[in-house]
Amino acid sequence: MPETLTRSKTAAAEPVAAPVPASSRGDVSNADWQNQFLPFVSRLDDINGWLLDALQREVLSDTIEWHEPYSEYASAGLQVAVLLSPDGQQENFSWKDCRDAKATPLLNRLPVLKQLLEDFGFDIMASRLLRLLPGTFLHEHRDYVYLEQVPRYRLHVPIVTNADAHIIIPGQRIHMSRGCLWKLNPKESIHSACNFGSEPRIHLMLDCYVNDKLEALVQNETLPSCSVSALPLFTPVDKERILRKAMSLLESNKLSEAEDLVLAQFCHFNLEQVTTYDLVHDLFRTWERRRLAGTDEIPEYSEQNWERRRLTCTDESPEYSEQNWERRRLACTDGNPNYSERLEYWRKRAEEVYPVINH
Ligand SMILES: O=C(O)CCC(=O)C(=O)O
Ligand SMILES: [Fe+2]
Repeated sequence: MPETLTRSKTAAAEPVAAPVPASSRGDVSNADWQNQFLPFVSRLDDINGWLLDALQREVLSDTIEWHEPYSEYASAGLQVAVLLSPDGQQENFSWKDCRDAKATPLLNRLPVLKQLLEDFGFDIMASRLLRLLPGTFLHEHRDYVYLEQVPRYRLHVPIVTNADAHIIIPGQRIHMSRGCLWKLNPKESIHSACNFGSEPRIHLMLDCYVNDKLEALVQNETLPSCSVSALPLFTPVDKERILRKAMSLLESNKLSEAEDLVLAQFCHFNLEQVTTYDLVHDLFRTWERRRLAGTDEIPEYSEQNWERRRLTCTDESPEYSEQNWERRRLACTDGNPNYSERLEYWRKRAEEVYPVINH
């Protein structure tokens, strides 16, 4: 396995959205700029305002049972409610090609939503409501990877959103504004979604095979420049700061917080050729090096040496208080957790070339 998995290496199997560095944005014309992103994300149409309000009322007044079936692929708070599934089962979260998706009990009690899905005139493979609780983000990924190789798009209708809810493609964040029908090409571009606002975000999501109706909308797609903003470049200083913070979370046994901190950086920075899986890899490799450096194999850190160094220090200096010595000694011994299984887990996740996320 390579020391680091770069975007270009992992992208070898399939095309990936080329990140546009923030610095070059000013050099391209508006048309060129749009053309770079349109294949991956675009605005297809308007959604009538009163219809959307009625939809929002209907969705918010129903006691929807939300599920979190993809917790391995996101921080806590990615919630799903199925509307159309291959067998109409409410809790069918599997992801497969299907030409005659059936309404779930939830859709059957949401008449405005059901009518909207019919009126769209799309060839819908699956439909769900996706709710992101405040602070939630998805790991960078791709979808549809294991499905039939046929033209299809994922459409989003924001029902409840806020200015800090975004879809991320490498180096760019897109706010899917309310009042529009949006297109995402979730196979061709690595992407993520996040809600860093203070209220839950709810999108209606439709997976559609391309039919004449959808094709016509795609012909006229746009990407309003106000919906897109370039993420700042991830500098070595940022990297150092994030990894240092993640290390200190590991030292406090906060494993998932440490992983989340690193994985969230896809939503905050233009990582260029680096992936968040590389960063997780760096984190655990550094941890492992530290841990091994603390075993008896290295004389400097042997138990005897720690004891000798501890005795030469007094409680007067806070830095060397008993507690600190104990913490530092533990951080350098086998009492410190071995995260090699996490390293292996994330290596596999990265090797899936950004996995199918089944939502
Ligand atoms: O916005 C979301 O909740 C999910 C975004 C995403 O990953 C997708 O649409 O494929
Ligand atoms: Fe996705």
